[in-house]
Amino acid sequence: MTAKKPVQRPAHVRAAPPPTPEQAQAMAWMHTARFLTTAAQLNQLPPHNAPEIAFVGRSNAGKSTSINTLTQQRQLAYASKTPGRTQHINLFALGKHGETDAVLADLPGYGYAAVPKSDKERWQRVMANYLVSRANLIGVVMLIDPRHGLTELDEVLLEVIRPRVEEGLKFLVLLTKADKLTRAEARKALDIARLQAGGGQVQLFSGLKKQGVAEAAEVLRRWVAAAPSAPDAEPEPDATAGTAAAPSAAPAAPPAAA
Ligand SMILES: Nc1nc2c(ncn2[C@@H]2O[C@H](COP(=O)(O)OP(=O)(O)OP(=O)(O)O)[C@@H](O)[C@H]2O)c(=O)[nH]1
Ligand SMILES: [Mg+2]
Repeated sequence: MTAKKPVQRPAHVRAAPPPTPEQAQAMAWMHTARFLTTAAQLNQLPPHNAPEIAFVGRSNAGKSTSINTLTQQRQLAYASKTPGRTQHINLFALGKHGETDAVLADLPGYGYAAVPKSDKERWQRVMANYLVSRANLIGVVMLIDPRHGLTELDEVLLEVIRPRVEEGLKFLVLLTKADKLTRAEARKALDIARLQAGGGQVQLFSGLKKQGVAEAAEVLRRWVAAAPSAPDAEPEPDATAGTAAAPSAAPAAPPAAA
C-alpha cells in the first residue's frame, strides 16, 4: 500500500493566525450584511446616508466571491464561473440590529470580451459616473487577479478616482485567488501592484483559502469608523450629475460595536 502524499499548499497560504480582537469585531460586523437593493442604473440607486464602499474590478476577478467571503455568507452576492454575471449594481447593508452603518456595492466587472461594444461603453459611463458622483462613497476596493495584473481598464478606473483619492477617498487593492500563486509569485505580484497602486494599500486575498479576510474586514471597518457620521453626510446629488462631491472631513463616528 502506498502512503498518501501530503497535500502541499503554497508556503504563503498558511492557516490563518487567530484574529486580533479588532479583526474579530470587524468580521462579526461584516457578517451582519444583508441584501439591500439592486439597480441597473445609477439613478435607480436609492439614496441613503451610510458610508458606501464599492467593489470594482475586471470581470471574473472575484468581486462577488470576496463579498461573500468577507461577510461569511455563501450566496449573498452572486458569484459565477461565467464572466459578466454581475450585471447590476447590488447593494448590501451592514450593521447590527437592523441599523445601517455602511453599504457595500458589488459592481459589474469590466473588460469581458463577449459583451457588445455598445453595452461596454454604456457600462463604463455608468461606472465612471458612479465613482465620480456618489457623494457617500468613502472607499473603493479594487479586485485584481494577479495572474493578469492591472489591465488597461483598471488603469482607466484608477485615473477616474484619483482626484477623489487625493481628497480622502480610501482605496484598497485585493490581489485575489492568491491560492493559485506560489510564494515567489505572490511576493512579485505584491511588489508590482504596490508600485502600480502608487503607494495605496495592497494585500493578498483568497476566498478559497480564506486568506487576508480578517485583515481586509478590519480595513473596511476602520474606513467606516473614520467616515463622516450620517447626519453630517452630504445629501445625495442628482445621480446623473458629473461633478465629484468629495467626502467631507467631519469627525469620526464609529459603527456600533460588534
Ligand atoms: N481559486 C479561487 N477561485 C476564486 C476565488 N475567488 C473567486 N474565484 C472564482 O472566480 C470566478 C469568478 O468569481 P466571481 O466572484 O463571480 O467574480 P466577479 O468579479 O464577481 O465576476 P463578474 O460579476 O463577472 O464581474 C468563480 O468561478 C469563483 O469561484 C479565490 O479566491 N480562489
Ligand atoms: Mg460579480
